[in-house]
Amino acid sequence: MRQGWRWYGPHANVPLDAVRQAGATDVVSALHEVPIGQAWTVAEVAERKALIEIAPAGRSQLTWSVVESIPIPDAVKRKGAAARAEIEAWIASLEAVAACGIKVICYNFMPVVDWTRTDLDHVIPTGATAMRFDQDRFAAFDLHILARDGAENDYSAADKERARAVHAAMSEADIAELTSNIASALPGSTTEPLTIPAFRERLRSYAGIDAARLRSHLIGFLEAVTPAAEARGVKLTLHPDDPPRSLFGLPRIASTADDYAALFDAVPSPANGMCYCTGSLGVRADNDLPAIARRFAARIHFAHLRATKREGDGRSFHESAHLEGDVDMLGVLRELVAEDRRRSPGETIIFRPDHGHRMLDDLTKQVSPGYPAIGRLRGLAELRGILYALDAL
Ligand code: CS2
Ligand code: MN
Repeated sequence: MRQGWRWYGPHANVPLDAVRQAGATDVVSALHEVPIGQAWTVAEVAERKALIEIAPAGRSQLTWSVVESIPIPDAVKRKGAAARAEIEAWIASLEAVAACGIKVICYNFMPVVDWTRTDLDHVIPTGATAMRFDQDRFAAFDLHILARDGAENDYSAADKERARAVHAAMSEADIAELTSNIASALPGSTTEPLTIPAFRERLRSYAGIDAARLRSHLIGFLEAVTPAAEARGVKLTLHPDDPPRSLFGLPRIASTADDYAALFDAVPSPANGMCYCTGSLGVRADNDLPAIARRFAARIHFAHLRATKREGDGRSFHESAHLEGDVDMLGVLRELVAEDRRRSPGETIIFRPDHGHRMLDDLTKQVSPGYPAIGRLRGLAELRGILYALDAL
């Protein structure tokens, strides 16, 4: 397996030397500055690739091996294959990436909101901070701040009472912060930041789109794009829903093994692959992570490794240290390493430490939520230790 690191581009607060010092060899990046839906050009991708790969004198060489992500515009999620122009633009981006020799592309298919947290700096017992999803704060937002039509039908009387109390205790500043955490799109998000009125409008535009319909739209998209990917030797890897369940009454269709099986059955192309994100899938107690890795091993080309810890109510969770929490990381890595050994070197699985705690000097620095240098460095170091031991066995 090759060790990767997500890098947010030339203006990122974590520079390429940090990737080298973390011991990673592979860069995971995207043209984050290009608006969602606009086709990437070969010139733009080539320029970014040169920035990553042409090392300054005396520095080790890095390889941009994964694009995470080419965002899928909202119209594709709402209309499927009927969103022809948007799909054509997506294929043009794929072709630009492939023309520059990058063979793994990550994407996701979450409607309206990408990965979602209620708290970006939840203090944990070490004094570091972690990202957290607090179900009661989420419900307070849904019921009282967004005030979504029909939200009251999605919560029990006890849930609603707790959400009411949480909301009643919030100041204006607390409300603004929670709104920004949920609606403003976290780093790397492939959905647009939304104001509350735009959020309501977007939700209305999904009326009538249930899980079966959303799945058929993803299948339509995959049928349209996999021939181009296959022709260029590109693997498309679908990132799981985070959290892996419905939010705001919207369907989510990449949350379980059955979800992925339905997509692989419908579109068997070898280009139809999986980004195996342990922290996202691990939020569900009914997802058996090593079993999922074993079942879809041949489809996994990219892995996000981190752990989450479910809290007492079974719905809230926080991001734990990479080898703690509910994820059986050793079990997962056993499966991924076994698969990697079956492959030729050019097909090796690339992984990155996904997220990290905010700790040490990062506590006083400006950081991208989830992506501080030091917490990810700790995560990668721990994961590398497991790989080192597995290699020796
Ligand atoms: C998140 C997202 O879990 C994650 O990795 O940080 O940025 C995610 O990578 C993208 O939504 C994948 O398309
Ligand atoms: Mn992930």
